[in-house]
Amino acid sequence: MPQAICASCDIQCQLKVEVPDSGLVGDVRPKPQNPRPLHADICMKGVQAPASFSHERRVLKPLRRSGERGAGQWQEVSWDAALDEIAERLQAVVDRHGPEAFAVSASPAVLQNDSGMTRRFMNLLGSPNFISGVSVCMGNTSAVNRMVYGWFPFPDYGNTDCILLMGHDPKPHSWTPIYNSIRRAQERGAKLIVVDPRKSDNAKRADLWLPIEPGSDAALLFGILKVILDEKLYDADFVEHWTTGFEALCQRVDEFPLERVSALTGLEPELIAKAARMYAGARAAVIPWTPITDQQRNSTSAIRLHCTLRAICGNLDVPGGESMMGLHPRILPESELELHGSLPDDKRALQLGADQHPVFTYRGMEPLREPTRRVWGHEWVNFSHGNYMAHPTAVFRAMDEGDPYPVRAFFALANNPLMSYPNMQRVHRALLKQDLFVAFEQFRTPSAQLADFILPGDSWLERPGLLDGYGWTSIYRTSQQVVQPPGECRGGYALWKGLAERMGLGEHFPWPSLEALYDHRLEAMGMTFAEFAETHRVHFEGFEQKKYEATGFATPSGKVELESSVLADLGFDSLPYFREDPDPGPDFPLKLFIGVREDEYFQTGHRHIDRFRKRNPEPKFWVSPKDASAAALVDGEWAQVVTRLGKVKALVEVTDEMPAGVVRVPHGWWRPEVEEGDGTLSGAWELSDAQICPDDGEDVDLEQGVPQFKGLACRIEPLAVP
Ligand SMILES: Nc1nc2c(c(=O)[nH]1)N[C@H]1C(S)=C(S)[C@@H](COP(=O)(O)OP(=O)(O)OC[C@H]3O[C@@H](n4cnc5c(=O)[nH]c(N)nc54)[C@H](O)[C@@H]3O)O[C@H]1N2
Ligand SMILES: Nc1nc2c(c(=O)[nH]1)N[C@H]1C(S)=C(S)[C@@H](COP(=O)(O)OP(=O)(O)OC[C@H]3O[C@@H](n4cnc5c(=O)[nH]c(N)nc54)[C@H](O)[C@@H]3O)O[C@H]1N2
Ligand code: SF4
Ligand SMILES: [Mo]
Repeated sequence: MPQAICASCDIQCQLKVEVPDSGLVGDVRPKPQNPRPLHADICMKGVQAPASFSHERRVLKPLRRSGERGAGQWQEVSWDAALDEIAERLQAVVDRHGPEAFAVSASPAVLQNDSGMTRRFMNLLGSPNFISGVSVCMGNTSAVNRMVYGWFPFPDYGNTDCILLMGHDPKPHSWTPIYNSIRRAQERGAKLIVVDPRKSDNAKRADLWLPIEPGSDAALLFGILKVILDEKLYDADFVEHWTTGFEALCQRVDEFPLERVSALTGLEPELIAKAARMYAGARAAVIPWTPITDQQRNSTSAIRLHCTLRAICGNLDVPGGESMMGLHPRILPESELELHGSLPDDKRALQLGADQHPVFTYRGMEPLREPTRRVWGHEWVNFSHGNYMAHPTAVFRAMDEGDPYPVRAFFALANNPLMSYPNMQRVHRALLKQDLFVAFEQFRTPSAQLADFILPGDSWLERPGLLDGYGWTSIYRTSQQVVQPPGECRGGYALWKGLAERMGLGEHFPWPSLEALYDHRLEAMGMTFAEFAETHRVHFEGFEQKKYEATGFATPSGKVELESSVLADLGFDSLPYFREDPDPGPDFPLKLFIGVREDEYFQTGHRHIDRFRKRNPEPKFWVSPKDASAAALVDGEWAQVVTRLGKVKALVEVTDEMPAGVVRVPHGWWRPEVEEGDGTLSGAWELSDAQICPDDGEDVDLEQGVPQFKGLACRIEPLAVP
């Protein structure tokens, strides 16, 4: 029975797939099947994947726009005709404005199977302007982790004694394997600390719950550090030998007595102290990566403080702590295939946004090149495809205003950019102004509805996969192709190879197929991909803990930089800090957070699946009874949330689980079944959270320009007519 890795979300469950005689995919199941494990690593989206991929709305042939942009009129064309015209139009943009006028936004769904070919094509063409939704997810965390200790460590759930979840709330149908890992750890007796404004699923099961004010995580982390430093609960030996800037850090932390932290976070001092003692007192503890602190005005500081805690409490590279795995020694890594070294320096210097928010750009990562080569053997390690990125706002501004230079050709690969960045209004203007906009998609998303071409993408059941956990671990997993792609659906490699051949870059894409490319990557293993996949569902080697004792850390100083030389050289505060929110004024008395993942949907996807829509038909704001009554809201009726940028609509759900003063806004809603095109964009203009979040100025993080999805000021008001 074939085994495949599910890409219906981004956590990569390994599933067994049953193929009935008809040749169609019949069923997907957890592995192993029998006996059924107590905690099965599969969720309803994995189970429904075959239904999703055989849905009548799936795009099966290349579509070329035949009317005005966004008019919803399409003509079916062959791949050859589409690629001929795309190559010609892209070349015209490059000839007129330079290769930097070409930008690509891509998400992990497609990148995880293209072996670095997207960046390879861009680097060879000469464009540094790659962006991704991971800029508000793992991309930004990984870049900050590298600045502190040169790698992005992975939690050892199997052996840990304490888990500190900073808002992160894995559920049975949200990142199932992580949910299961946390449950297994608790069953072994590990302690669980949850920081979350509402009593989330994990908060209900926690040893300690800290009901924090949205957006104030960095302040809480200062409070936790204050207790740990005052009570000397840290690993003094590690601090002495392996860190820089400890004294300066202590002084900064002293600016955060618990009374101040309490005022900033709404948490009782004693609760903060308890959490600090529980974390630091554990034999080994983990702070799993969390997107919650990726989406705040103080993100960079919050992430640096996680790193600081891990390091000074002695949790790096110990059993039950967080492991720095490095790269697999015998499998060619994706970042090597991306050919970042081929992008000329003058083009790298043109990367948009690097002047203002440099952390994950080439400029920010430059000081780590040499140390990364020294410790990990490769200069250009790219975690989660989110390092060496341009800044999204700067790219959309260049597309919209031509400032500082024009961007006129844009590809969205497995990504719904209108809805997956802040400031949908800006992204919308930007997309409308392109000479060439290509969407590589499975469905006609609101973004794809504005494209010149929609190219039909294959799915994870229809292609082979060689996956390294987003470059995060040295563990490789294999995915076997289960069925042929329907219609004319193809993978990302075919797209780039086809364009490269038409644009004089064909020699750099010599492999006839994705599988042949995998064969190339596996040469040092002495196996073809087919043999490797038959032999190894999972493979890793070369991982040794505390490698740093021999090599130092992959930072400029070779140590854990509690005080960052990289950030100091970039002109930022070398220490973490906390910026309080500006006064929003009387119009915006509440704070919102965007999120709480819904079981049925992955991000903006899956809204076409009838079963899921029956189970969860409409987007919902969650509000406390107190706020509902103050705003005259009625449970089950429509309302709108308004911020200084825009407004979004959803049904009201009044719930005791929400603290007073806070509104939950759901992410990613649109209605594939309603009218397409540049009018309502299938409901996206009513329902998409992307239109309420500002993407610049006071509302974003300084070092990375991360938008404030948590803690943004807003008001909520009833809507008379839905
Ligand atoms: N406003 C706002 N923006 C956000 C967030 C938010 O909460 N609010 N969350 C952020 C986070 S945490 C993340 S991870 C990112 C996610 O950003 P994205 O990964 O861009 O998110 P999705 O909405 O899942 O869009 C994926 C698209 O790819 C298509 N697709 C799926 N699989 C394949 C495939 O195999 N091939 C092809 N060709 N297409 C495929 C789907 O149809 C879907 O339209 O968004 C971030 N952006
Ligand atoms: N079913 C399903 N599963 C998914 C996804 C999906 O779209 N659907 N998306 C996947 C992706 S890409 C990601 S990144 C993850 C995200 O998954 P999670 O990290 O679990 O994120 P959310 O579910 O959005 O929110 C988690 C918790 O954060 C709390 N919270 C809100 N604001 C704050 C704050 O300011 N501070 C703190 N400490 N807590 C806060 C919320 O109350 C909520 O309980 O989910 C993954 N899993
Ligand atoms: S959690 Fe669900 S959607 Fe995500 S990889 Fe696993 S089965 Fe697929
Ligand atoms: Mo994410």
